[in-house]
Amino acid sequence: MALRDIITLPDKRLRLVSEPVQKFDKDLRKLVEDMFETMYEAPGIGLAAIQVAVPMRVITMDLAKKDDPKEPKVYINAEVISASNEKAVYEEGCLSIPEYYEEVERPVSVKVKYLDLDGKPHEIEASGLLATCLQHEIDHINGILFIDHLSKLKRDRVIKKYKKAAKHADGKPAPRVEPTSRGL
Ligand code: GNR
Ligand code: NI
Repeated sequence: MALRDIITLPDKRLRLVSEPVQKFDKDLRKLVEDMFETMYEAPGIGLAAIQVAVPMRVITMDLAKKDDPKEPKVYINAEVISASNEKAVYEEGCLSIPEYYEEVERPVSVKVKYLDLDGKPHEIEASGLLATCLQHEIDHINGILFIDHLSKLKRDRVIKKYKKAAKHADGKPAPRVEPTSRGL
């Protein structure tokens, strides 16, 4: 097991469309183990492989309440195959957009098909937090972030903030402004 770094905005890799898993081998199991370790440590309730810079359609999730036994779930090559017309609003956050939370409207329930770690197909009807989280993670593997569901004004404001923060954290000193004669 190993912790992996979580990539954050404005990292362009978050916009990649991840590739389907074709081989259900030891490397896949290692990736999933590392994703769980990274997700629990963060802590987060879900994680898409692209968030640890691996563009494969792999999702880990655990919606168990704090202090309850763990319920680790893996969804591979997951797709939404139908969604309810009824929508609900839920306050979302994302480990790749740290410390930003906003209400997002999404279908209340979705039917999702996916493969397990053995490559065996499953279909589930999800509602509530599971539906929200599955949609959030399936968005990630398609290069979509929850801020894409907000108004352009809010989205652009968030992107700008993280771009600015990255600029000052990249090791380069802040630009020095030459004193003018007027400012002594
Ligand atoms: O930890 C997470 N919490 C969360 C809360 C509301 C809706 C979605 C999520 S997923 C997020 C972890 C994450 O960024 N997964 O991609
Ligand atoms: Ni996220």
